[in-house]
Amino acid sequence: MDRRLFLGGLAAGGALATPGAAFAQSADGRRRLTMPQRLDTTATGRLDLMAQPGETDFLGTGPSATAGFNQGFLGPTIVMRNDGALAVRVGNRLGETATVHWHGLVVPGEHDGGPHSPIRPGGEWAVEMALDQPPATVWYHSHAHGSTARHVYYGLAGVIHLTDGRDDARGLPVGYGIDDLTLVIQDRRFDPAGRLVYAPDTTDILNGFLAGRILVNGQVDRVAAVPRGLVRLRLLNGSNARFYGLHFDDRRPMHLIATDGGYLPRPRAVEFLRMAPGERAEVLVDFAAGGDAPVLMSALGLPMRILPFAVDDTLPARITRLPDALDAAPFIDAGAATRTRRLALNMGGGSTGISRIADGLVAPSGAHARHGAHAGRGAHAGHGADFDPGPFLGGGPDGLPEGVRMSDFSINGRPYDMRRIDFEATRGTVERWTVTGGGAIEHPFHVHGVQFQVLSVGGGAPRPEDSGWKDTVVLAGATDLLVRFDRTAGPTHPYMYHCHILEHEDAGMMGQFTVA
Ligand SMILES: [Cu+2]
Repeated sequence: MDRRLFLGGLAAGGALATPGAAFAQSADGRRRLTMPQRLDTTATGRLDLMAQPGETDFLGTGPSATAGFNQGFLGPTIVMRNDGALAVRVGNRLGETATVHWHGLVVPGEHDGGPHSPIRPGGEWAVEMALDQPPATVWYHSHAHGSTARHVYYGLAGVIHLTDGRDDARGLPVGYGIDDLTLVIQDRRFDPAGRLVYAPDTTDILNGFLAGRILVNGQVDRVAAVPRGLVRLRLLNGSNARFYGLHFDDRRPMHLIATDGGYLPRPRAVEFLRMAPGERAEVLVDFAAGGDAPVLMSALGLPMRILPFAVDDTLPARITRLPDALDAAPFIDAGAATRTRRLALNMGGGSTGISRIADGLVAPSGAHARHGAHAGRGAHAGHGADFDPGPFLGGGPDGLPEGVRMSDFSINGRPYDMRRIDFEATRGTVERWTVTGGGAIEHPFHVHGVQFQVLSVGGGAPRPEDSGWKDTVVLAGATDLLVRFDRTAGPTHPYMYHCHILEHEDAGMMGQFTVA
């Protein structure tokens, strides 16, 4: 057992978790996928989280050191009112500093939970948040300086349902775990003993850390039981670096109803749903028609099975027709922008290996080639039973693997510096940003403290996935955004903007801004 990851943690009472072990099997003996525990704050107005170490037996071969919130791996699905006050307390029983960033919440910088809000071991972070934004599926994860990738990988992440309590009137499924499924999709590497492996080498930093084993809600090889009707899937790509091209094996449509920041004006049928790390999407899928056992697949890079479904007629099918319209938050007028800004995500040429990696990536299929580069690779070569966590991203050049230079990962030529404010924005104003990616990789660009709309990508109209309110967007060509600043962030707690390939973020592809 590796005790260095979250020092002092296992000795301090980490619980052995076997996700879903207590739940029923489906008729053919496959184990059913379970939902994360639901933590409803809508009545209490209080949220108590504890970052804690755990041990998780993912593969049935033995425990792995993990971390989670209120549990051994990942965290509960938190239900929050979209317009209420919430008193938050987060403790830390880990052996190292963590944070809780609310990815997608539009809250002031002091409540945002970025690297400027560290929670030391044994410490506590308490904030009173005032929420006021449209209903949405957002998420939370540790954003500790230089450690975000490793923290998320080992489990410091969870989903938030931001709700106004009116989904029933909208004709949307609301039965948690019945016809309203929360699906956290992640890829992981395991050693032969079933322990999580996170030991990024130079290639893993350049491509992002990709793995061949898919977890859904921290579980492997499960089947999702669904009623014979319309089912809502709240999808989170919680992976460090892998993009997914989600589709059903029988090509049944997915009716997209919400993007990162909330509802679309009306459902949009798609057969293929691209999801980059950090993005969420809500879709309605009809399980009343077609076969009873469709499989959710991914088609970016190597084809991968994500999750099989099985219709279970003992489950109530409450919703059987698509809603005609959803009350989407109206877009802002592009003419409202009072200034423009250009941001370029850079992957420089100084790191040894960059040209080698780039050579392998520039393929006829373009930037997607990267996603197949390591697909199917399970346990990392060189990490056997005695695996060493190796050089993790410690927040500085010394923490990076040999051959990678922090100066190679930057935005507008400047690697992240916690002490430098990169720009200042004005509250209540709208800006038009043109954001470009670097190298042969499509970077998912995330901004804290705002929801934005996508005007164009590579000169064309945005894909359906980018057609609603967003906080994370894939830079598939120069991307024009309309960003409105509704909350404030001062120089002591600025907002971050960064690549959501977490290895890129930790390596320096991040900046910070204030809103006053
Ligand atoms: Cu990136």
